[in-house]
Amino acid sequence: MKRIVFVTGATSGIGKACAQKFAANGDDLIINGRRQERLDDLKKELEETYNIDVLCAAFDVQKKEEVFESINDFPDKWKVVDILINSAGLALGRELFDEAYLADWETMIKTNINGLLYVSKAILPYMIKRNSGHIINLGSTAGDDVYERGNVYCATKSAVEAINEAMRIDLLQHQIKVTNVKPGAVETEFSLVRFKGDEEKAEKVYEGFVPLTAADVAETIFYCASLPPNVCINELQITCIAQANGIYSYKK
Ligand code: NDP
Ligand code: 8X3
Repeated sequence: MKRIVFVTGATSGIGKACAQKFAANGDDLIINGRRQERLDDLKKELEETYNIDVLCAAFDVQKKEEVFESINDFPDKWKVVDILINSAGLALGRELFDEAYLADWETMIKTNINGLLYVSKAILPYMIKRNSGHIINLGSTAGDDVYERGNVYCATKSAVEAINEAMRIDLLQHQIKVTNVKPGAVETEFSLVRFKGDEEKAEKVYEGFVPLTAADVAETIFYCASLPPNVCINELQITCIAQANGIYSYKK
């Protein structure tokens, strides 16, 4: 059956791969990110390739008013969101705790925690009205294992873990599924963003092993979203075979 899938952070990486995967299944999509041009290009690609409908929702998840206004202004057809994938997120910097930049910490907290809360809170009334829906949050191995120089990024992903749990508990009566998908290293624009455009540093992260691709993670998310109505995957950690968890990797 055709569903409406709302993906935040769909202009790149895991979010974009999710949009492509669900579109290939014939689902209609709401795609979010701040880069309007990328959203327009993706809408064109998906509508032409898969004969589906796509709504672009360009907003900054950090901005509370923007999030609520944009979502409440969705045309009625689009308010019936079946699946929300909270992929918008980022890491900034890999400094030691005492050397890290406050502005980086604040941006990570505002995006990875506040942003996820705002979008979920804005969509939930429409799911609750129908006693149906599925929220899929992008956690990380970094939420399970704090690593050196990961400090606040790891903390935001631990927060996602707790929020994921809290949502599932409090939304039990509404039969809304809540899932935390926790990938290890995935080669996307993530490291380029983390190292503020330094391509050499970003490429080094994926040297000596074969990381996950965004499509690998999208496949897993699609699986979580395609199980029978009575089944919920509460959390799922996924890594490439060179990585055992958030700390131990085998690189050549
Ligand atoms: P990318 O950098 O490739 O994509 C990040 C996406 O988030 C972009 O579409 C970006 O869009 C969007 N985004 C960032 N800030 C905002 C904002 N303020 N408002 C709206 N959208 C925003 O990274 P990934 O795809 O790898 O990351 C996606 C998620 O997966 C993140 O939550 C990340 O923490 C998590 N993750 C990533 C892993 C990895 O190794 N890559 C591993 C584990 C988890 P735009 O810039 O257009 O706004
Ligand atoms: C992204 C994976 O290992 O860079 O969440 O923290 S890692």
